[in-house]
Amino acid sequence: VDLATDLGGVKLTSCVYNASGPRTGASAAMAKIASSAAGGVLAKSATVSPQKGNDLPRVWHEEDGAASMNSEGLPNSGIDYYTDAKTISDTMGENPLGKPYMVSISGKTLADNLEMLKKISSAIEGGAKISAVELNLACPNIPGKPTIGYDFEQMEDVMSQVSSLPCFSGPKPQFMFGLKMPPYFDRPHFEMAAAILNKYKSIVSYSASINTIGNALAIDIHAEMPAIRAKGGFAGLSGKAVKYTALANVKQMRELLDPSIAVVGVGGVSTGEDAFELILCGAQAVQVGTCHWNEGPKCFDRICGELKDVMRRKGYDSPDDFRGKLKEWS
Ligand code: RRO
Repeated sequence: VDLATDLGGVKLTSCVYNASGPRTGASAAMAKIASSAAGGVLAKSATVSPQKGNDLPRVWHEEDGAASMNSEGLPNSGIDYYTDAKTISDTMGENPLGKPYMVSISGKTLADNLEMLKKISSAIEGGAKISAVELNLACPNIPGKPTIGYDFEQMEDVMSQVSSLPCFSGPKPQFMFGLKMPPYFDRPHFEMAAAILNKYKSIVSYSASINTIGNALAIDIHAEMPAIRAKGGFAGLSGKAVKYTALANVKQMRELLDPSIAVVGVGGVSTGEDAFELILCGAQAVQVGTCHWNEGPKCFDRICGELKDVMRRKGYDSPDDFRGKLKEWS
């Protein structure tokens, strides 16, 4: 049984790897992902300049682990940190398996995203080993900023300007490029989002669903206050509670996206069975966020082991054997 997977030409040593966000802010934390069974390492969403994020408290966890919420507000060390050769070597170490290091960007403006893509491009020209870039269209936690993936006009503008950058104009793009999408809940929204991505299929290698479910609210009943401080307590919901929304989003996006665009499944994965379900719905690879946050990087060893066990029980050798093969009721 082998979990290795190709994602847009990038070789993941396992189809299970980390989601951007939890434990991905600095090389010391990312190095633990690199030395786990995770198939690659994806950094925290970056902005042009380092920033501290929203005031504390900004995370909340249901006591039984059934759900989490965050309003981190994009705390990160800035794009120059995540593209720096030292950060990458401190993160990846000797890297005997040749795992990919991937960067995520979530600019405060379109101009910021374009600037960060140019910086990534120069870093790669300077020898930085960055295999892929994930453009986050779905951060729900920036006060006063809408989620780009819910504003189809803005999303089209972003894709149009990004696709015109020199890093995408050669015969082969400089890096594999994916998008992080918000969850959708209505068929016409899936159709509109997929249509925009399909229009830019020459540069889009994957679409990752889902980011957190925005604008959820947790209450501290003792204090009679929101559990989280920023944005009136409204925050992104994650953890086991969102797996069902993730499964539906992966299934719908897989149906609507051009076959050349892979779907990455993310949302509520905490077991090998969860990963199996997302792959059955069509996911090429599976990211783990909240479980990694709560359990630490050993979750990748456990989840990969559990996924292999499920596959052995069912007689599958590779995720290719069951990917997208969810059966239908007759
Ligand atoms: O940093 C955050 O508040 C954050 C981001 Br950028 C995101 O994409 N999703 C999320 O739940 N939190």
